[in-house]
Amino acid sequence: MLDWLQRKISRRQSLAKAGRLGVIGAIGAAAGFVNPASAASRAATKGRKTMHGGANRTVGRVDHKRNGFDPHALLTDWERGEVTTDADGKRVREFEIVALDKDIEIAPGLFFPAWTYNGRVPGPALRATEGEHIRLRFRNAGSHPHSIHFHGIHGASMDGIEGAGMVEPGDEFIYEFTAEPFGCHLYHCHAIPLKRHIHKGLYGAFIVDPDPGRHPEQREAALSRQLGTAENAHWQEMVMVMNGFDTNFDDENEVYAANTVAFAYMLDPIVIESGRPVRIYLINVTEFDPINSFHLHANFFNYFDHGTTLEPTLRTVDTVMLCQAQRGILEFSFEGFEPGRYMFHAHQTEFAELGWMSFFEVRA
Ligand SMILES: [Cu+2]
Repeated sequence: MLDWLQRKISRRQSLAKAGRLGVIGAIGAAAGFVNPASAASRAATKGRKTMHGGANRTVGRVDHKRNGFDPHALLTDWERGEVTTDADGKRVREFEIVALDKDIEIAPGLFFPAWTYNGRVPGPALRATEGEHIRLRFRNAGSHPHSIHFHGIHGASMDGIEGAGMVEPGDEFIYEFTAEPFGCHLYHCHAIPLKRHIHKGLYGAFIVDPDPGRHPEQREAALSRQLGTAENAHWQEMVMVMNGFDTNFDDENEVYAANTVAFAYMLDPIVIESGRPVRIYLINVTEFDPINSFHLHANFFNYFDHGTTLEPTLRTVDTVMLCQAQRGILEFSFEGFEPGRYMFHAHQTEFAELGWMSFFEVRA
C-alpha cells in the first residue's frame, strides 16, 4: 500500500513539474478539464450534498459520431448474434468480431490510439443464454497478434492464449464453447504483453442469462434476468465497463471512465424512471491500478458477485470495489425517491476527478 501511495505521489509531483507540456497540461488545454472552484466552495459552505458537482469536468463535446459509438447507446446495445438450432436441437449462437486499430476520442479533443473489437471500446456486449453453444468467428485486421480470452468455462484449445486461438494479423480463428456459468463476465485479448493489449481497448462484456428452465426454485429471478422476457423488460438494465487510459504510455492512467468517454454520463445523465428497478452489469478492466470501485449516492443496492447467483451475495451496500476482471450485478430502485440528479462514481476520488463520475437523472 505504501509503495502504491508513494508511486501516486511521485507521479503527481512529476506531473506538476511537467505541467507546462505534461499530461495534465495537455488534457487541461486540449480536453478542457476545468475546476470551477468557486462553485465547489459555494456548495461546500452551504453544506450541500451536491458538493461533488463542483469537481472537475470537461468542456466541449466528444464527437461520438466520429468515434462510431455513443456512451449512451453502449449501455444497452447488447450484441445477441445469430441464433440457429443444430441437428441435435441445441441452440447455437454465432458472433463475429474483428480487431481493428482505431483512434478514439476519450475526452473532448483527447485522442487515444486504441486497438478495438469491432471498432469500439469496450467491444460489443455479447449476450447469450446459459447452455447455448457459442460459435465466435474472430478476424484480426489489426497490426498485432490478438486473441479473445473468455471468462467462462471452455476447453484448453479455446482459451485464447498462445497456441490456443492466438491470431496473427490477417488471420482468423473460431472459438466454440458452451455459455456457462450464467453471470456477468468479460472477454479480452490475451496476447503478450498482456497489460498493453488489454489497456489498448481489447475487452468487452460477456453476459450469460440464466435459463429459467434450469432454475425452477428461482424461476422468477431467472426470468427477470433473461433478455426478451416481459419480466426482464420491467427492469432498466445497462452495462458499465470501468476503464482507464494511459495517454502518454508511462504505465499510469490519465483518464478514467465508465464506458470509455470521460464524464459522458455527467454531461448527459442517464435517465431513470423511478417506478422501475435498475440492474447494472458492472465490469472492471482498469489496467495499472490495483482496484476500481462503484459508489452510488443517496441509495443502496444489492450485489451479485460475478452474477453467478440468483441470490445477492451482498445486501444493502452503497459501494463495491473490484480488482481487474472482477465484476458483478447491482440491483436497486429509486421508487419513492425525490426526482433529481443522483451521482455515482469511483470512490477513488482521483479516478472520479479524472473522468469516472456520472449522474442518474431520476424522473417520476
Ligand atoms: Cu491483443
